[in-house]
Amino acid sequence: MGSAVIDLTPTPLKEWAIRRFGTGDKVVLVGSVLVGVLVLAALAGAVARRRLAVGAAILVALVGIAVAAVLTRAETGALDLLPSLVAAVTGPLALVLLARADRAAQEARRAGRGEDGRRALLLTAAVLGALAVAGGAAGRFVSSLRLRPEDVTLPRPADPAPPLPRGLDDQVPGITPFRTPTRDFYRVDTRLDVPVVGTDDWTLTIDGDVDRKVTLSFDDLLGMPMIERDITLTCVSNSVGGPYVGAARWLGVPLRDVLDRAGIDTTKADQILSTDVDGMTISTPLALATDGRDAMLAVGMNGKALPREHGFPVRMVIPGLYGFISATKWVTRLTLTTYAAQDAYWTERGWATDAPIKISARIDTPRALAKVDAGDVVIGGVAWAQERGGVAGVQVRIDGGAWVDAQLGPSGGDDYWRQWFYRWEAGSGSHRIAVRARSGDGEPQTAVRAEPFPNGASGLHELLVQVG
Ligand SMILES: Nc1nc2c(c(=O)[nH]1)N[C@H]1C(S)=C(S)[C@@H](COP(=O)(O)O)O[C@H]1N2
Ligand SMILES: [Mo]
Repeated sequence: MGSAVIDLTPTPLKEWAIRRFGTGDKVVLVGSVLVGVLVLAALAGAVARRRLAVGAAILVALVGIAVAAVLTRAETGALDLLPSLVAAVTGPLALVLLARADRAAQEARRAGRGEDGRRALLLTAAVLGALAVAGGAAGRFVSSLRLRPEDVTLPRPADPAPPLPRGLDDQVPGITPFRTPTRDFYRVDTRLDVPVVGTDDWTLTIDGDVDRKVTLSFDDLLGMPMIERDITLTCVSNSVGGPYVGAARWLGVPLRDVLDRAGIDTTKADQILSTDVDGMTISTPLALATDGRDAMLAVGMNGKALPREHGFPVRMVIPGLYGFISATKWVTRLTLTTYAAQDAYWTERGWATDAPIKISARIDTPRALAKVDAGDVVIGGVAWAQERGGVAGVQVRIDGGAWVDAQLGPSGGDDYWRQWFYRWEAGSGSHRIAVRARSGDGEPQTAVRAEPFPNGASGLHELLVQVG
């Protein structure tokens, strides 16, 4: 229902809501849908006091909207209609019971026993309410019986990552940790809730322009040799200096090995169209995904099975490409096809199909508009340049002066971000700090500003601090 509302909402309104509510947008959306349903249900109740059939018809019409919403979703089966059908029976039934109790209450009032009638009506409402709550809880309980991330034993990588060096976490207060703790890892997806997928009923199908269609179970995947890599994921929606970037250690099967099982026809296909458990699609340029970079079907994140929020049981991770064209969570299908033949979710919405992550540096400390004491101030942050030889240098500029070299933290590999810091003798007053990075293959970060749409933000992170 919520997803259908999202689709029907005009883009400007949607963008306003995202700007206004940020990651709270989903709470607002679900809340508005709930309030809307409550208001309409109350209307049905008020009408039902006069004409029960009309009230019930309003409820059934509401259910009809829900059914329509379900049917507009890709890859929904007959089973997905079950909740609506149950509502189509239980809703009017509850209404009939309430209307009957209401009528009895009115008769009791006329007979001078108003108190009894009201009590009976309240009791009916309370029992129905309790049943609804119990039904919801039972539903949650049943879905929690699915196999959980905690129950998965991950295999050892055939090709492990070297130990991650100690970062600057302890040396530079306020700097982003060298490895993002899983619970702090940013989350960006179109989902309103987190899909609950069990490993027992999960499969991955590779089809389209392949020699043979292949379907793998979770155990099949776990049986394949795994690689372990430190990779920094970045969202195309991240603005310069923004929070939608995180670095983790991923464990997974090389994408290439999985594709090879099906045998890909590179003379035809130019994109991998990956589909998630709900039918949401993400497109990845085939040439980039198979150019030797560490593209993988990941099952582990920071030493544990993927959490549900980050794609349990299996997601794609491809270094160097923004998440919206590479990092499909809850992935169930890889279809080898062409951009001409099929459009993915964000392609339909005008976003780019080829979107390498742009070189970027971020100032973590001091914060924008922070008040700091004059004297020795440590400026610090992170920078990333995945699939471009990593970050080779970071420079800082104070008040539009000359660019000066910052010191780099240790390297976690070319696909991983790098911490940096600069010791600054700060005089009192208001100062402007800017930062820029340079990649290992010699490309400087551009100062040309661009919005995230359609292929990622660019420009320099620059902020003001008050030294006093
Ligand atoms: N199934 C699915 N996978 C998805 C998305 C999505 O909406 N649905 N969003 C993508 C985007 S835009 C990004 S940036 C990354 C974010 O991954 P994370 O939430 O684990 O940080 O997931 C990608 N994978
Ligand atoms: Mo993203």
